[in-house]
Amino acid sequence: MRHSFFSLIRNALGHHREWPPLWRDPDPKAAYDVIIIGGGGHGLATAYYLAKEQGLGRIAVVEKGWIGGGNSARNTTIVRSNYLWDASAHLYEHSLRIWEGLSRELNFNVMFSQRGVLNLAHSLHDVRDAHRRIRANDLNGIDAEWLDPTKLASYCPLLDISPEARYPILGATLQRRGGTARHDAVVWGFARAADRLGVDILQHCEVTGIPREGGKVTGVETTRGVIKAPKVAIVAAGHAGTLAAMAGFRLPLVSHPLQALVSEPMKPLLDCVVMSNAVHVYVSQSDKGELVIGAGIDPYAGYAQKGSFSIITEQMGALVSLFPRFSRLRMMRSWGGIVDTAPDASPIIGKSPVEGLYLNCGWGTGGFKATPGSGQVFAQTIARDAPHPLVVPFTLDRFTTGALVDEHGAAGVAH
Ligand code: FAD
Ligand code: PYC
Repeated sequence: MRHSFFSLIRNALGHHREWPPLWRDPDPKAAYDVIIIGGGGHGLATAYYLAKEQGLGRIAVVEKGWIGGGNSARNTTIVRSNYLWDASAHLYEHSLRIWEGLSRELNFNVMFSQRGVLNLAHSLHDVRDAHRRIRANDLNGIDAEWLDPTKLASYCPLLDISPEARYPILGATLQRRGGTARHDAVVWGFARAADRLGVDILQHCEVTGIPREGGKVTGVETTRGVIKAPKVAIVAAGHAGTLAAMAGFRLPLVSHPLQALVSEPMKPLLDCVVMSNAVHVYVSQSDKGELVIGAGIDPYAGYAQKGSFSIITEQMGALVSLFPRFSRLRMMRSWGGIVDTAPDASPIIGKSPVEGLYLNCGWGTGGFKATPGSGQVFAQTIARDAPHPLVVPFTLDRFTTGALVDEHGAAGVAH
């Protein structure tokens, strides 16, 4: 048995008898009700809600690396629900409400901090878009307000709001209920809670094939053998297209690198999240004191978990223009993830063309905030073999009907 960090601590504290081991070895002969491909936040949340709310007993999560090794623990942890269109606003707000009680639900501190999210406006066009989004949010019961430059300067004094700034700031939208969470804690919280409900979490178990019989899925082929189940869910951000190809169909997704970096730690100085879609940078300060700084996607398609240096130089140029005081800061480390984006920058959730095979993918640059809500509605979709009402607008059908949910504007990050 492998020992996790938590199991070592538990053993040291003498609690080992009350806690089952977190990870079990796969039994290739076991038949499961549902197999989830992908041990990120979305996959683990789906497993948790399948076990907790849908009453399914035999669930496995298969992960090619280690849980949380994908985008779930590579992101900049921004949580908000201020999307433009009703369909997105409802889905992300559903998720935000779950975030508000998630630490208690999982009995695990996910460090959800509603410190407020600012989206800056730099042009008249941005200002009009921002007001339109505020009105739309208001109609959906989502908190959103406009801060003019004077109010903004008092809310976030580090921002350079002078008219001669390279990127003049004309105001910002503020969602006070938005904020950040600790990404790896979210993964671990869902993993531990799912494990306690009997979910098997199989790490270092890569799916290499998706066998079918008579048009129905029969399980997965993995690097550790075949595992059978009548229902399989693809929840593998960045790799959904590759997995769909194993099942004989294509998805309208393109995978891109998306990167972020952190500065050296500092005393608390930035107590909100600042995003600028126009200049491709977003920043918050972690509880460790580091600035967490993200950028837009690399424009080329790729599977390398690192992005181009040119993106970082643009991102840092934009950061220093918005926050001149950060110009002397040293950066500590950078990393990348692989995000898969659909043509309308919205996710794909629901049934696939193969019976028994379900999809949860295409979250692009913005799926972290959806983790708990996505898991919950997807679990119901799988259990009932019919889309949860909140995901009806996000099924694959929209690419044939043309009913796209175009969130490029409110996605918050340049796509
Ligand atoms: P992942 O966490 O990537 O999990 C998928 C898992 O599938 C991986 O662990 C992978 O190893 C596994 N897998 C893949 N192929 C196979 C296979 N063949 N067999 C078995 N397992 C497989 N979103 C926000 O809302 N706010 C943000 O601030 C934000 N910032 C971001 C910044 C960066 C730099 C990046 C990269 C992303 C950001 N995102 C953000 C997006 C967010 O991280 C993702 O949408 C979200 O984490 C996706 O979660 P997931 O569980 O679907 O994917
Ligand atoms: O969707 O809010 C978001 C986001 C921020 C950074 C990357 N994505």
